[in-house]
Amino acid sequence: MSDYSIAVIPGDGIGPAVTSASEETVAAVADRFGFSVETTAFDWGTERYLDRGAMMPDDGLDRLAEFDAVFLGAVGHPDVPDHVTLHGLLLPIRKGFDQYICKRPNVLFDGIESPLRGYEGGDIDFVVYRENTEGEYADIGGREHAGFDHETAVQSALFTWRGTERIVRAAFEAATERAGTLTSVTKSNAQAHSMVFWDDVVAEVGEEYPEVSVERILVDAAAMDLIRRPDEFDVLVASNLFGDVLTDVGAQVTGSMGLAPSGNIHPGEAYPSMFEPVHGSAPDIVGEGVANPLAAVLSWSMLFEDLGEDDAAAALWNAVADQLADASAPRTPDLGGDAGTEAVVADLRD
Ligand code: GGG
Repeated sequence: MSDYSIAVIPGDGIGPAVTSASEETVAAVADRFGFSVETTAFDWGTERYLDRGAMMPDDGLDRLAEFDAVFLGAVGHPDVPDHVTLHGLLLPIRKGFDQYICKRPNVLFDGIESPLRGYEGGDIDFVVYRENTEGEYADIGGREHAGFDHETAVQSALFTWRGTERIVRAAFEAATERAGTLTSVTKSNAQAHSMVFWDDVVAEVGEEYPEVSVERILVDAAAMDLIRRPDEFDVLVASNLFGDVLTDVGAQVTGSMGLAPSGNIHPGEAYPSMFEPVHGSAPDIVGEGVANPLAAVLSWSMLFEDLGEDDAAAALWNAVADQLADASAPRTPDLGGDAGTEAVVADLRD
Protein backbone atom coordinates (compact mmCIF):
# COMPACT_ATOMS: atom_id res chain seq x y z
CA MET A 1 0.00 0.00 0.00
CA SER A 2 1.36 3.41 -0.99
CA ASP A 3 1.36 6.21 1.52
CA TYR A 4 1.61 9.71 0.15
CA SER A 5 2.54 12.77 2.12
CA ILE A 6 0.97 15.92 0.79
CA ALA A 7 1.73 19.48 1.88
CA VAL A 8 -1.44 21.55 2.08
CA ILE A 9 -1.38 25.34 1.97
CA PRO A 10 -4.98 26.55 2.39
CA GLY A 11 -3.86 30.17 1.94
CA ASP A 12 -6.20 33.14 1.86
CA GLY A 13 -9.88 34.02 1.49
CA ILE A 14 -11.97 31.03 0.43
CA GLY A 15 -8.81 28.91 0.15
CA PRO A 16 -9.20 27.32 3.62
CA ALA A 17 -12.90 26.53 3.05
CA VAL A 18 -12.46 24.79 -0.32
CA THR A 19 -9.30 23.06 0.87
CA SER A 20 -10.81 21.50 3.99
CA ALA A 21 -14.02 20.56 2.15
CA SER A 22 -12.12 18.85 -0.66
CA GLU A 23 -9.73 17.07 1.72
CA GLU A 24 -12.63 15.22 3.35
CA THR A 25 -13.64 13.76 -0.01
CA VAL A 26 -10.12 12.87 -0.97
CA ALA A 27 -9.38 10.81 2.13
CA ALA A 28 -12.41 8.61 1.47
CA VAL A 29 -11.46 7.98 -2.17
CA ALA A 30 -7.84 7.14 -1.27
CA ASP A 31 -9.07 4.65 1.30
CA ARG A 32 -11.34 3.01 -1.30
CA PHE A 33 -8.41 2.56 -3.70
CA GLY A 34 -6.04 1.16 -1.11
CA PHE A 35 -3.63 3.98 -0.46
CA SER A 36 -3.37 6.65 2.16
CA VAL A 37 -2.87 10.37 2.00
CA GLU A 38 -1.24 12.05 4.95
CA THR A 39 -1.66 15.80 4.78
CA THR A 40 0.41 18.39 6.60
CA ALA A 41 -1.05 21.89 6.75
CA PHE A 42 1.05 25.03 6.45
CA ASP A 43 -0.55 28.26 7.62
CA TRP A 44 1.30 30.35 5.05
CA GLY A 45 -0.41 33.27 3.38
CA THR A 46 -1.37 36.86 3.91
CA GLU A 47 -2.24 36.59 7.63
CA ARG A 48 1.33 35.43 8.17
CA TYR A 49 2.59 38.28 6.01
CA LEU A 50 0.64 40.84 8.06
CA ASP A 51 1.91 39.28 11.27
CA ARG A 52 5.51 38.47 10.43
CA GLY A 53 6.33 40.23 7.17
CA ALA A 54 6.58 37.18 4.91
CA MET A 55 4.02 34.92 3.25
CA MET A 56 6.15 31.86 4.01
CA PRO A 57 9.34 31.16 5.95
CA ASP A 58 12.80 31.45 4.40
CA ASP A 59 13.18 27.68 4.36
CA GLY A 60 9.66 27.19 2.93
CA LEU A 61 10.79 25.46 -0.26
CA ASP A 62 13.12 23.13 1.65
CA ARG A 63 10.21 22.09 3.81
CA LEU A 64 7.86 21.51 0.88
CA ALA A 65 10.52 19.55 -1.00
CA GLU A 66 10.05 16.66 1.44
CA PHE A 67 6.50 16.00 0.20
CA ASP A 68 5.13 13.97 -2.70
CA ALA A 69 2.97 16.88 -3.87
CA VAL A 70 1.60 20.23 -2.74
CA PHE A 71 -2.03 21.36 -2.66
CA LEU A 72 -2.73 25.08 -2.52
CA GLY A 73 -6.07 26.80 -1.94
CA ALA A 74 -5.92 30.47 -2.86
CA VAL A 75 -3.74 33.54 -2.55
CA GLY A 76 -4.79 37.17 -2.27
CA HIS A 77 -6.08 39.59 0.36
CA PRO A 78 -7.84 42.94 0.05
CA ASP A 79 -5.40 44.62 2.50
CA VAL A 80 -2.22 43.71 0.62
CA PRO A 81 -1.32 44.42 -3.02
CA ASP A 82 -1.76 41.32 -5.16
CA HIS A 83 1.79 41.40 -6.50
CA VAL A 84 3.09 41.11 -2.94
CA THR A 85 1.02 38.03 -2.16
CA LEU A 86 1.60 36.36 -5.53
CA HIS A 87 5.37 36.93 -5.45
CA GLY A 88 5.47 35.94 -1.78
CA LEU A 89 3.97 32.46 -2.11
CA LEU A 90 2.60 31.11 -5.37
CA LEU A 91 5.30 32.20 -7.82
CA PRO A 92 8.30 31.19 -5.68
CA ILE A 93 6.87 27.67 -5.45
CA ARG A 94 6.19 27.42 -9.20
CA LYS A 95 9.64 28.72 -10.05
CA GLY A 96 11.59 27.17 -7.16
CA PHE A 97 10.28 23.70 -8.01
CA ASP A 98 10.62 24.23 -11.77
CA GLN A 99 6.92 23.48 -12.27
CA TYR A 100 7.11 24.52 -15.87
CA ILE A 101 3.83 22.97 -17.04
CA CYS A 102 0.66 24.68 -15.93
CA LYS A 103 -2.03 22.27 -17.08
CA ARG A 104 -5.56 23.66 -17.07
CA PRO A 105 -8.41 21.48 -18.37
CA ASN A 106 -11.61 23.24 -19.48
CA VAL A 107 -14.53 20.83 -19.66
CA LEU A 108 -18.22 21.56 -20.06
CA PHE A 109 -19.71 18.86 -17.82
CA ASP A 110 -23.10 17.26 -18.51
CA GLY A 111 -25.76 19.20 -16.64
CA ILE A 112 -23.85 22.48 -16.73
CA GLU A 113 -25.14 25.31 -18.79
CA SER A 114 -22.60 27.28 -20.76
CA PRO A 115 -23.37 30.99 -21.08
CA LEU A 116 -22.88 30.37 -24.80
CA ARG A 117 -25.96 29.34 -26.71
CA GLY A 118 -26.08 25.91 -28.32
CA TYR A 119 -23.48 24.10 -26.21
CA GLU A 120 -24.29 21.10 -24.07
CA GLY A 121 -22.28 18.94 -21.72
CA GLY A 122 -19.45 17.22 -23.54
CA ASP A 123 -19.32 19.76 -26.36
CA ILE A 124 -16.39 21.71 -24.92
CA ASP A 125 -13.26 19.88 -23.80
CA PHE A 126 -9.89 21.51 -24.22
CA VAL A 127 -6.76 21.78 -22.16
CA VAL A 128 -4.38 24.71 -21.93
CA TYR A 129 -0.65 24.12 -21.48
CA ARG A 130 0.62 27.35 -20.02
CA GLU A 131 4.34 28.04 -19.67
CA ASN A 132 4.79 28.52 -15.92
CA THR A 133 8.29 29.67 -15.01
CA GLU A 134 9.29 32.53 -17.32
CA GLY A 135 7.72 34.66 -20.10
CA GLU A 136 5.86 37.74 -18.92
CA TYR A 137 6.06 36.56 -15.27
CA ALA A 138 9.86 36.90 -15.23
CA ASP A 139 10.81 39.15 -12.35
CA ILE A 140 12.93 41.46 -14.48
CA GLY A 141 12.42 45.19 -14.33
CA GLY A 142 12.22 48.12 -12.02
CA ARG A 143 11.03 51.66 -11.45
CA GLU A 144 13.00 54.87 -11.72
CA HIS A 145 12.44 58.54 -10.98
CA ALA A 146 9.71 58.03 -8.40
CA GLY A 147 7.64 61.16 -7.83
CA PHE A 148 8.66 62.91 -11.06
CA ASP A 149 6.48 63.22 -14.10
CA HIS A 150 9.06 61.12 -15.93
CA GLU A 151 8.65 58.25 -13.48
CA THR A 152 9.33 55.10 -15.45
CA ALA A 153 8.62 51.39 -15.15
CA VAL A 154 10.33 48.63 -17.10
CA GLN A 155 9.08 45.03 -17.14
CA SER A 156 10.85 42.56 -19.40
CA ALA A 157 9.53 39.21 -20.54
CA LEU A 158 11.98 36.32 -20.74
CA PHE A 159 11.72 33.58 -23.36
CA THR A 160 14.45 30.97 -23.40
CA TRP A 161 14.68 28.28 -26.08
CA ARG A 162 14.82 25.59 -23.40
CA GLY A 163 11.86 27.03 -21.51
CA THR A 164 9.73 27.40 -24.61
CA GLU A 165 10.77 24.08 -26.12
CA ARG A 166 9.84 22.04 -23.06
CA ILE A 167 6.31 23.45 -22.68
CA VAL A 168 5.72 23.17 -26.42
CA ARG A 169 6.93 19.56 -26.33
CA ALA A 170 4.61 18.78 -23.39
CA ALA A 171 1.71 20.21 -25.39
CA PHE A 172 2.63 18.17 -28.48
CA GLU A 173 2.72 15.04 -26.30
CA ALA A 174 -0.75 15.89 -24.95
CA ALA A 175 -2.08 16.48 -28.47
CA THR A 176 -0.63 13.15 -29.56
CA GLU A 177 -2.28 11.37 -26.63
CA ARG A 178 -5.63 12.98 -27.41
CA ALA A 179 -5.18 12.50 -31.17
CA GLY A 180 -6.06 16.14 -31.39
CA THR A 181 -5.01 19.48 -32.79
CA LEU A 182 -2.44 21.74 -31.17
CA THR A 183 -3.20 25.46 -31.12
CA SER A 184 -0.22 27.70 -30.45
CA VAL A 185 -1.22 31.11 -29.11
CA THR A 186 1.03 34.14 -29.63
CA LYS A 187 1.03 37.77 -30.58
CA SER A 188 3.74 37.35 -33.17
CA ASN A 189 2.42 40.04 -35.49
CA ALA A 190 3.20 42.68 -32.86
CA GLN A 191 5.84 41.05 -30.66
CA ALA A 192 8.31 40.34 -33.41
CA HIS A 193 11.07 39.09 -31.10
CA SER A 194 9.69 36.85 -28.38
CA MET A 195 6.62 35.58 -30.18
CA VAL A 196 8.31 34.92 -33.52
CA PHE A 197 10.92 33.05 -31.46
CA TRP A 198 8.01 31.05 -29.96
CA ASP A 199 6.74 30.30 -33.48
CA ASP A 200 10.23 29.07 -34.46
CA VAL A 201 10.29 26.70 -31.50
CA VAL A 202 6.83 25.35 -32.37
CA ALA A 203 7.92 24.79 -35.98
CA GLU A 204 11.09 22.95 -34.91
CA VAL A 205 9.48 20.74 -32.27
CA GLY A 206 6.54 20.13 -34.61
CA GLU A 207 8.85 18.37 -37.06
CA GLU A 208 9.04 15.53 -34.51
CA TYR A 209 5.23 15.26 -34.41
CA PRO A 210 4.12 15.09 -38.05
CA GLU A 211 0.81 13.46 -37.05
CA VAL A 212 -0.26 16.46 -34.97
CA SER A 213 -1.91 19.25 -36.91
CA VAL A 214 -0.85 22.67 -35.68
CA GLU A 215 -2.92 25.83 -35.76
CA ARG A 216 -1.27 29.18 -35.00
CA ILE A 217 -3.50 31.88 -33.62
CA LEU A 218 -3.02 35.39 -32.23
CA VAL A 219 -4.09 35.82 -28.63
CA ASP A 220 -6.80 38.37 -29.44
CA ALA A 221 -8.33 35.99 -31.97
CA ALA A 222 -7.96 33.14 -29.48
CA ALA A 223 -9.94 35.09 -26.85
CA MET A 224 -12.65 35.69 -29.42
CA ASP A 225 -12.66 32.13 -30.78
CA LEU A 226 -12.81 30.54 -27.32
CA ILE A 227 -16.23 32.20 -27.15
CA ARG A 228 -17.18 31.80 -30.83
CA ARG A 229 -16.07 28.17 -31.40
CA PRO A 230 -14.83 26.65 -28.09
CA ASP A 231 -15.75 23.15 -29.24
CA GLU A 232 -13.06 23.23 -31.93
CA PHE A 233 -10.13 23.51 -29.50
CA ASP A 234 -8.23 20.55 -28.17
CA VAL A 235 -4.81 21.43 -26.76
CA LEU A 236 -3.64 25.03 -26.56
CA VAL A 237 -0.12 26.08 -25.71
CA ALA A 238 0.57 29.62 -24.57
CA SER A 239 2.95 31.83 -22.67
CA ASN A 240 2.60 32.45 -18.94
CA LEU A 241 0.41 35.56 -19.21
CA PHE A 242 -1.61 34.57 -22.26
CA GLY A 243 -2.29 31.15 -20.76
CA ASP A 244 -3.50 32.71 -17.52
CA VAL A 245 -5.88 35.08 -19.30
CA LEU A 246 -7.29 32.47 -21.69
CA THR A 247 -8.01 29.97 -18.94
CA ASP A 248 -10.27 32.50 -17.24
CA VAL A 249 -12.19 32.71 -20.53
CA GLY A 250 -12.21 28.92 -20.63
CA ALA A 251 -13.58 28.73 -17.07
CA GLN A 252 -16.47 31.01 -18.00
CA VAL A 253 -17.47 29.25 -21.20
CA THR A 254 -17.49 25.93 -19.30
CA GLY A 255 -19.85 27.27 -16.66
CA SER A 256 -17.92 28.66 -13.70
CA MET A 257 -14.56 29.54 -12.27
CA GLY A 258 -15.68 27.26 -9.46
CA LEU A 259 -15.17 24.23 -11.71
CA ALA A 260 -11.69 25.03 -13.06
CA PRO A 261 -8.79 22.90 -11.71
CA SER A 262 -5.10 23.17 -12.43
CA GLY A 263 -1.75 21.51 -11.97
CA ASN A 264 1.66 23.17 -11.77
CA ILE A 265 3.70 20.23 -12.86
CA HIS A 266 7.36 19.41 -12.61
CA PRO A 267 7.63 16.14 -14.53
CA GLY A 268 10.18 13.86 -12.91
CA GLU A 269 11.37 13.23 -9.42
CA ALA A 270 13.41 16.30 -8.57
CA TYR A 271 10.61 18.41 -7.11
CA PRO A 272 6.98 18.05 -6.05
CA SER A 273 4.22 19.35 -8.30
CA MET A 274 1.52 21.67 -6.96
CA PHE A 275 -2.22 21.54 -7.59
CA GLU A 276 -4.68 24.39 -7.07
CA PRO A 277 -8.08 25.57 -8.19
CA VAL A 278 -7.70 28.28 -10.84
CA HIS A 279 -9.84 30.68 -8.84
CA GLY A 280 -8.41 33.19 -6.42
CA SER A 281 -9.30 34.03 -2.83
CA ALA A 282 -12.73 35.60 -3.71
CA PRO A 283 -12.85 38.14 -0.84
CA ASP A 284 -16.44 39.03 -1.75
CA ILE A 285 -17.77 35.67 -0.51
CA VAL A 286 -15.35 34.86 2.30
CA GLY A 287 -17.15 33.52 5.37
CA GLU A 288 -20.48 33.00 3.61
CA GLY A 289 -20.00 29.24 3.24
CA VAL A 290 -20.93 29.26 -0.44
CA ALA A 291 -17.57 28.82 -2.20
CA ASN A 292 -17.71 26.08 -4.80
CA PRO A 293 -15.37 23.27 -3.62
CA LEU A 294 -15.45 21.36 -6.91
CA ALA A 295 -12.48 23.09 -8.58
CA ALA A 296 -10.48 22.03 -5.53
CA VAL A 297 -11.81 18.45 -5.72
CA LEU A 298 -10.94 18.27 -9.43
CA SER A 299 -7.47 19.61 -8.60
CA TRP A 300 -7.03 16.72 -6.15
CA SER A 301 -8.04 14.40 -9.00
CA MET A 302 -5.21 15.87 -11.08
CA LEU A 303 -2.88 15.42 -8.10
CA PHE A 304 -3.80 11.73 -7.83
CA GLU A 305 -3.22 11.29 -11.56
CA ASP A 306 0.21 12.85 -11.19
CA LEU A 307 1.04 10.38 -8.42
CA GLY A 308 0.06 7.53 -10.76
CA GLU A 309 -3.18 6.74 -8.88
CA ASP A 310 -5.20 6.82 -12.09
CA ASP A 311 -8.20 4.86 -10.80
CA ALA A 312 -8.63 7.13 -7.80
CA ALA A 313 -8.16 10.19 -10.02
CA ALA A 314 -10.87 8.95 -12.39
CA ALA A 315 -13.22 8.08 -9.50
CA LEU A 316 -12.90 11.58 -8.06
CA TRP A 317 -13.36 13.23 -11.45
CA ASN A 318 -16.36 11.01 -12.27
CA ALA A 319 -17.95 11.67 -8.89
CA VAL A 320 -17.92 15.38 -9.69
CA ALA A 321 -19.23 14.74 -13.21
CA ASP A 322 -22.06 12.54 -11.86
CA GLN A 323 -23.03 15.11 -9.28
CA LEU A 324 -23.14 17.88 -11.87
CA ALA A 325 -25.24 15.71 -14.19
CA ASP A 326 -27.83 15.26 -11.44
CA ALA A 327 -30.19 18.24 -11.53
CA SER A 328 -31.41 17.49 -8.00
CA ALA A 329 -27.93 17.55 -6.44
CA PRO A 330 -26.87 20.56 -4.36
CA ARG A 331 -25.16 23.40 -6.22
CA THR A 332 -23.40 26.51 -5.04
CA PRO A 333 -24.63 29.95 -6.20
CA ASP A 334 -22.01 30.27 -8.97
CA LEU A 335 -23.86 27.38 -10.65
CA GLY A 336 -27.28 28.86 -10.00
CA GLY A 337 -27.99 26.94 -6.79
CA ASP A 338 -28.36 27.93 -3.18
CA ALA A 339 -26.36 25.19 -1.48
CA GLY A 340 -23.27 25.73 0.63
CA THR A 341 -19.76 24.34 0.31
CA GLU A 342 -20.31 21.60 2.91
CA ALA A 343 -23.58 20.38 1.35
CA VAL A 344 -21.83 19.90 -2.00
CA VAL A 345 -19.00 17.78 -0.58
CA ALA A 346 -21.38 15.87 1.71
CA ASP A 347 -23.40 14.90 -1.38
CA LEU A 348 -20.22 13.95 -3.23
CA ARG A 349 -19.21 11.57 -0.44
CA ASP A 350 -22.59 9.77 -0.46
N1 GGG B 1 -5.74 29.24 -6.58
C1 GGG B 1 -4.58 29.98 -6.50
C2 GGG B 1 -4.81 31.45 -6.63
O1 GGG B 1 -5.21 32.08 -5.67
N2 GGG B 1 -4.58 32.00 -7.80
C3 GGG B 1 -4.83 33.38 -8.03
C4 GGG B 1 -3.97 34.03 -9.04
O2 GGG B 1 -4.10 35.22 -9.22
N3 GGG B 1 -3.11 33.34 -9.74
C5 GGG B 1 -2.28 33.92 -10.72
C6 GGG B 1 -1.71 32.94 -11.64
O3 GGG B 1 -2.15 31.79 -11.71
O4 GGG B 1 -0.78 33.30 -12.36
